[in-house]
Amino acid sequence: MGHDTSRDRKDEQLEAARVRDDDHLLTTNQGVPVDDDDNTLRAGERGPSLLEDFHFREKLTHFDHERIPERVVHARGAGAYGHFEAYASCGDVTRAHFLAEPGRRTPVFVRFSTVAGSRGSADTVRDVRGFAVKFYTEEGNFDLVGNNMPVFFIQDGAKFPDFVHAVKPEPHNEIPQAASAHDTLWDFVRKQTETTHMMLWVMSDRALPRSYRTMQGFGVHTFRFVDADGTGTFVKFHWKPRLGVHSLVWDEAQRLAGLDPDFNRRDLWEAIESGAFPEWELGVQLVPESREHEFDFDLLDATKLIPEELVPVRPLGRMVLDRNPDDFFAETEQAAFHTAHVVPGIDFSNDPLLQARLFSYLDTQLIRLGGPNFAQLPVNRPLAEVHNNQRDAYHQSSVHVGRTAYTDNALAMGCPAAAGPERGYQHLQAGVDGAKIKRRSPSFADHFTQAALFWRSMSDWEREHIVEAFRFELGKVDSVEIRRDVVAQLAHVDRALAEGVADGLALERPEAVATPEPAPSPALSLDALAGDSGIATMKVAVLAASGVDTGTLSGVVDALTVRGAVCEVVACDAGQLDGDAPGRDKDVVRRAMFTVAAPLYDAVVVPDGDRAVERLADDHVVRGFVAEAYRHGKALGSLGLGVGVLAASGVPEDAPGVVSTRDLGPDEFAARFAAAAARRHWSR
Ligand code: HDD
Repeated sequence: MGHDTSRDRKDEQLEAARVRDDDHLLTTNQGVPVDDDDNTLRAGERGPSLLEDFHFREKLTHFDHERIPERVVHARGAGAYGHFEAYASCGDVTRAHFLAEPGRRTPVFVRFSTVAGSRGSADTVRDVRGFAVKFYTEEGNFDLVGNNMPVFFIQDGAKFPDFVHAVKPEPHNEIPQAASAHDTLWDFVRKQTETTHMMLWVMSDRALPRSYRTMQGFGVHTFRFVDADGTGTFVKFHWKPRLGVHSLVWDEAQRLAGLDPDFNRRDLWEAIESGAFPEWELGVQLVPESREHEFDFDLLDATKLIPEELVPVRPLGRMVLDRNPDDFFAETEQAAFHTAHVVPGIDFSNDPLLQARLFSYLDTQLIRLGGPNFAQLPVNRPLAEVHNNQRDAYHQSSVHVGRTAYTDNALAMGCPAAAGPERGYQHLQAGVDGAKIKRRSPSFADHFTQAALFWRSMSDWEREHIVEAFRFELGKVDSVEIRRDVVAQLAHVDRALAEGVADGLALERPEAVATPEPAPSPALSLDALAGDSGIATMKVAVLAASGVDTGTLSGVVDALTVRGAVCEVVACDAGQLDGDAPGRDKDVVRRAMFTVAAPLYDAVVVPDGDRAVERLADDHVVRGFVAEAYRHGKALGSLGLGVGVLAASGVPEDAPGVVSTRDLGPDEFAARFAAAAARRHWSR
């Protein structure tokens, strides 16, 4: 009976679909309409399946082959489309067409990623973040394949497989996933002291971005700009987020890995869907070739940065991301970035890490995307026309016409012809000399001065978080010898740092050694980078229960929304609120408390209403929620009796970042609260 009914219903649906639009009919890959997608062809209703069921076999075969290898690093990522717009002409330093004219727009695709974790790992792990931008310029694709930190772990690409093998899960048991807190990574670190500077970055809150929208990005290496006359200038690329740079704290990041493993991916997606388009400014540090040797580090060493105080960042334009991909696999997963995808006007330096990358990215796409035709995939296809004699191979989807697939030819009038130096990409004619040699340049030998520069540029709370991170990571390392060696390594950076870590691990404090004392670079501290966009796009939990004063609730939600915040009413129970005053109470509850937790929000507000406040203050889950937000330095606010919930949760009314009012209206409250929410409050 049930069987007949559902079949009848299906027939009706099919008929309706047929009437609506023939295009919506299910077909095989050969375009043959399929009559039934739920049952295999059988010999009798209870009999064996038949091999001739070509539709079933095609469906299952396709499914069986759905996976491609994930990226060997940066497997977990999220992407979006947008555009880059140049501020002014950069013709004085580069002939790059996309930077040649104010207002010139270039479409982009960006993929953000973590490095160590597998494709299904959590977003909020401690790790570097990838920040890869593909510019679809009129002169071909330019990929700026950067990270959210300006330096790297190693100096020479020959060490890259070693580094990655050390940081990835250990090979015998594939533990731990997406985590650097294990013996092999720290064994590598103690043996390769060039990692010291980067490890300080990775132990800082930079490794825990609040959002992809609030990360800086860096090209890391020294590249070259080349102008129309063929003059080269060394260049370092910087992305600065319009919302300022904001990070999570470790405890929060760990909780989020369970609460919402898609935390960063979801944030990017939702921001774009809601029209809050993420934005960055692209800037460059420029060093004329004549000044190459003026620094106390080597410009070719990717473990070094150029302090902005020495070479300021010149803004070039802004990038806006305004469209989510339609198909994660087709676009984000199949996006193929490559450091050698450059356009006329952009060239390389001799940085040995960069030189290795120039080989690795093409090589990796060949296996991951199954051959050399990956540039034909929609996300990788340049807007500029492609003409060459490369033919055939797996996944060839172009139909090339004509009989000549070679240059130089006369049969096709010599086409396609080389563009020549005026229009074609011309490598900078930089001089080289020297013997073939496998040796690191002595100018790469200093592994500690810039680590000290970073440490000395941090504020007190940043230093505390770094020490805690080292304690956590090394605390998870089983080998006491490794712990000791890393602490001894840190002693070369700063005594207080090494002692702080040693004390936390109950290790003997290391022997005093001379430490470098470079001048700090204030531009490196998160304190200098919070920006001035206040509460814009931040997520605020508005705690409510039945009996809430719906006047203050609606008032405060409206006033914060006007300032750009994203408010979610979180109630003790699912369902509707029964308010104390007529208002919009019936439709505002967004989340029940048992489905969320404080780390999912940037700030917390408790509106007025005595019955609601009593209910909230009585609920230990609510009190835990408020206390956790307080512990993570977030802004907390209350209106009227709402302060009772804060008090019951142990939040002092006069603590920094706490805005409680009994007499301010929602608008005045929102203005003060927005200012408090602009940054975390670590002095509590
Ligand atoms: Fe790499 C992926 C960034 C050093 C080899 N890398 C990859 C991605 C980013 C970076 C953002 C992901 C791109 C995407 O979203 O698809 N990598 C960096 C930075 C480095 C760096 C900023 C140092 C400054 N990488 C580096 C070295 C090598 C590689 C030294 C090899 C010699 N990287 C790869 C790779 C990946 C990759 C194996 C994996 C997947 C891919 O390329 O497409 O080729």
